Amino acid sequence: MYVYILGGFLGSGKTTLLMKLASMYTKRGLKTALLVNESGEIGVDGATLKAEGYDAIELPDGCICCSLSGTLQTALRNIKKDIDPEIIIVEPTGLALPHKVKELVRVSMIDEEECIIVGVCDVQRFNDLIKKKEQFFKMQMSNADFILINKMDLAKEGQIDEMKGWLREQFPTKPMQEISAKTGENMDALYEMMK
Ligand SMILES: Nc1nc2c(ncn2[C@@H]2O[C@H](COP(=O)(O)OP(=O)(O)OP(=O)(O)O)[C@@H](O)[C@H]2O)c(=O)[nH]1
Ligand SMILES: [Mg+2]
Repeated sequence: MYVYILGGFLGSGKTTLLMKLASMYTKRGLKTALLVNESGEIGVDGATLKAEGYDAIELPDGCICCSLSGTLQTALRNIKKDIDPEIIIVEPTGLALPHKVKELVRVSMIDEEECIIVGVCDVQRFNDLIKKKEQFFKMQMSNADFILINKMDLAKEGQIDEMKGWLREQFPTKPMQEISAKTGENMDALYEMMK
């Protein structure tokens, strides 16, 4: 079983990506369960995801990396027991620290499983975020196994290269991929990274 944690700031596109990934894995015949911590801008909640035909669990308000850590662990165990999926995708809130979530996943699972942190960032708001919340952004991304530069469909010329340059300086060894969770651009490349 693989557990993917989508780490990234508020509005970076985590829910949009979660929906795309769920559809991608399901189409390829992999049983996928979703665990969402918050209905953000897009307002996707557990009920909506279930209506789309996905196995989804919505956690109540609060942060799964701190106040709701016990709730997250129970939810993970229940998913494993009741659904036993091949893939679990977890969307914490945009303020969560993904490595804390990963630690909770690690201690919650009975069997060995792969737990991967996907860092999601928004190319359009990148400069702004770096100006205002550089330390937090670095902390979120420093624990990611790979980084997605999302919203490539909105990027101005040179913006993706500029952002990649900055990220390479900070994290020289991390794989990176630009995608659009909305249009689906480069999702095939992402699938290759996530297999
Ligand atoms: N153009 C474009 N818009 C995107 C893309 N991905 C997400 N969005 C939009 O960005 C906004 C935020 O996307 P969400 O998927 O809700 O982001 P999130 O990270 O889940 O947000 P929170 O849960 O509130 O932290 C929505 O209006 C999305 O439609 C993308 O690749 N391209
Ligand atoms: Mg969201």
